[in-house]
Amino acid sequence: MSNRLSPILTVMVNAAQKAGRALRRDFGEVENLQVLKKGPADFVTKADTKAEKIIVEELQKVRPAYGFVLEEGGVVEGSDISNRWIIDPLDGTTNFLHGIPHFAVSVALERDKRIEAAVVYNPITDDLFYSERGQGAFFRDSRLRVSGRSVIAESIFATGVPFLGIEGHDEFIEELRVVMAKSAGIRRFGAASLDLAFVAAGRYEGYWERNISSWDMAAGLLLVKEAGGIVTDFKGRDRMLETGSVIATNASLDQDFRKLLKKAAKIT
Ligand code: LIP
Repeated sequence: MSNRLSPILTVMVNAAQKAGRALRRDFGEVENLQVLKKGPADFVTKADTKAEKIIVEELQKVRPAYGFVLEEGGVVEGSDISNRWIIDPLDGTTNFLHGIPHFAVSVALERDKRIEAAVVYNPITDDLFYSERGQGAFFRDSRLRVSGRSVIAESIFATGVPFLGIEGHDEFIEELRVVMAKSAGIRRFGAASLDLAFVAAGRYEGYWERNISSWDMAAGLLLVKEAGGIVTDFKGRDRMLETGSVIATNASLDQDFRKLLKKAAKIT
């Protein structure tokens, strides 16, 4: 673990890694359960809930008054109304369920409606991304910077594809159409927290997705901002957590990428 970690980040990283160890064990089991007709759905729900319980217990030990926004457990009010944790114990559940090793634990601390600290941890690769507001974003021990590319034609973008039960299919198809025509490529890996972490790390130049939850993105949003990126909702506002929509990229591409997505909106 990095010696740059503040006390609060140390607690968050420990909680994420402890939950990550449990998920890693359960993921091994999921791979065995794939052969069942029904698949490992119930088992995965239990793994998810168990990971969430581990994180909540670890955080409560050190900050008993803070509230929670949990993917599984919903909103839990704390006696401290300024601080709350926003947690996705298993971001990329569908990947996990299908034995695809791309998922993460995402833990964010929100203070007075602003994300203050963030951890995104992939327990399979042991990739640890973290940040504290004003202190930069890090991957293991290295400082993160968003990509320096400034031309859409040389850039790759990640996204999330809506599926059964999620709205916006037509809208998405149009976005895909305009972005694939102008960019160097599109990726869909299935975990928003890691998509944002990858933008922060300059692995791809941008990411966009609609209809995701606050726990999918809270930690990743801070990573992008602290790595020098720009992240807003589809209307250019700092209201991603409320609207569930995100556009993340670097300062050089931001206007062009936004224009491109707007072009799609006009087609639909
Ligand atoms: C997932 C997101 C992903 C999105 C999936 C899903 P979950 O979160 O991280 O970006 O495309 O539909 O919402 O459900 O695995 O925590």
